[in-house]
Amino acid sequence: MNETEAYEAVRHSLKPARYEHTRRVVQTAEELCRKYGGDTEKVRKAAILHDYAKYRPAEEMRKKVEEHPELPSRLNDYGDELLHAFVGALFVKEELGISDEDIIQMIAVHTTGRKNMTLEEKILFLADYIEPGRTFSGAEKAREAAASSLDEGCLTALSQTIEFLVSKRTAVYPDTFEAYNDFIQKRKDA
Ligand code: DGI
Ligand code: FE
Ligand code: FE
Repeated sequence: MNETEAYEAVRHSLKPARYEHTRRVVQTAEELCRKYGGDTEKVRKAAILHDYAKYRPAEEMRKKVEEHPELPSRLNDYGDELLHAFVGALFVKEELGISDEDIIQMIAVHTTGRKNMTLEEKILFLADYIEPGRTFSGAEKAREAAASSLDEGCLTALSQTIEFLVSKRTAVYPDTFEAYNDFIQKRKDA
């Protein structure tokens, strides 16, 4: 599947505003690749497809979690927002025939992050958080951090996401805490 076909697939699956978000994530991810390296072609493909499952019914995705041993079963103990990432990665494989595991993993972890993220996973995770359409106050802080360090950008996004979830008394997925701890522990000035 080439980029044009990938864009076509998501254009049919996403609402127009979400499609525009996707285009901005691709653009932002490309800029981060230019600055920090990474496989631009793979990152672009993952960025195009990252929210492919955003509008799938949660019940359909929860059923997939039950049926597929390769999906983390604890997903069904957490909020609906996480499903489009992990189950979306499976749909992209099953329905669009994407076989590149790096691309699949980038999509799977784009919402939560995880411990030991690859360069490309960090880039997509951060691009999704700082794309120019993100207007919440924390986005600007993450952009500033991202301007000097990819890891500091991710750390800012993760800590603000955790604060946001805690403020709403929402459960935080363990991978998000593990990602946060990992970036803190690997900080040069720690
Ligand atoms: O799909 P997008 O809107 O572009 O962005 P996203 O994939 O980062 O999803 C954002 C949503 O995910 C937002 O409502 C916060 C939520 N979220 C992020 N991390 C966690 C989380 N929700 C839970 N329950 N736990 C998390 O760790
Ligand atoms: Fe998403
Ligand atoms: Fe997104």
